[in-house]
Amino acid sequence: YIPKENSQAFMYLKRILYWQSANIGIGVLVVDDSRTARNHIHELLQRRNFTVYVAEGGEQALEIIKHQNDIKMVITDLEMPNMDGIELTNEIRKRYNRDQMSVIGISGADNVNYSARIIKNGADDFIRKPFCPEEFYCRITQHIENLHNIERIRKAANTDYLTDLPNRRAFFKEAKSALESYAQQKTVYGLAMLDIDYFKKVNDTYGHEAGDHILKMLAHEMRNHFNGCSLARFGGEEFVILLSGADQGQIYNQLDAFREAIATDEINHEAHQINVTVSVGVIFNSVLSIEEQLNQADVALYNAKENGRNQIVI
Ligand code: GH3
Ligand code: MG
Ligand code: MG
Ligand code: MG
Ligand code: MG
Repeated sequence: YIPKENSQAFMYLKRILYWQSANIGIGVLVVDDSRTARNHIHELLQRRNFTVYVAEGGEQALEIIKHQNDIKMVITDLEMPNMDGIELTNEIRKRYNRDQMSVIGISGADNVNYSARIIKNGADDFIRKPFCPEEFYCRITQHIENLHNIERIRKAANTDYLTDLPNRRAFFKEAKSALESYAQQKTVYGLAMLDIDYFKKVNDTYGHEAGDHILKMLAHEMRNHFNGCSLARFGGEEFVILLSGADQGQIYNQLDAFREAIATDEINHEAHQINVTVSVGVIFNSVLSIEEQLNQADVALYNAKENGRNQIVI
């Protein structure tokens, strides 16, 4: 049957078509002690372009999940020798939250309690056999969409909308683990706070849109110049850079080369060539907390401003 245009069923078809290509690269693990059952689900999933893995039992399933990090969904039988589907679900939930991995129970066993039991044990859904392929696809799509939406929301919550750089929230998470590994490996690093000079005047002279354009271009340049470092837009026209290097001199030079490039380059916006400069405060390896290190970098930045701007202060 062909659904009416713009009806819910029509939209559903469109979603299915979309997911047919979006499923490429998404791994699904099928766990069942019956080869016939495994093959059936394998076949259904393959038709929708998933990467399919199979396991004969719980222990094997956990091994496969550990090594294949494209797996986003586990479809498991309930009754299996050794580790059954309920136990497997429990083990998966010890390692992965529901926003990382979807678990779906599947069973033809004549036990009305199974659906509630596996869901209480951390599964997202239960499919009773026999099922028609259409029901199977509806449910799978729903759960894959959920994971995808959570990922989108998570990315949005950690990204600055204007520049697409990590935001303040993301920076604290990233910097904490970077600083831990720098401390362990005794790596030399610098934490730099960068602020555009007289940015208010740029907005007043050329307009807010020109200001936005400059922020985007600066972020773009930062990404190129500090490739592999932790970057963030921290506030309005303020950015943070966490970079490691051979020694303090090398880190300083890298920052200064960036400052120099920004001071030299002109940014074109509409008919204007706009020139901006940046001031930078930097702190090298410190035992202080990340918040305190940022405060110190901010003090150095303040001194760079007081000293005439377009410069780096340690
Ligand atoms: P200083 O050299 O001392 O840093 O002077 P400044 O003018 O850059 O500093 P001030 O803190 O006085 O002004 C910052 C300006 O940055 C004010 C605000 O309008 C602008 N700004 C902050 N966020 C944005 C943004 O997202 N877009 C645009 N266009 N401007 C922004
Ligand atoms: Mg079984
Ligand atoms: Mg400023
Ligand atoms: Mg500022
Ligand atoms: Mg400039």
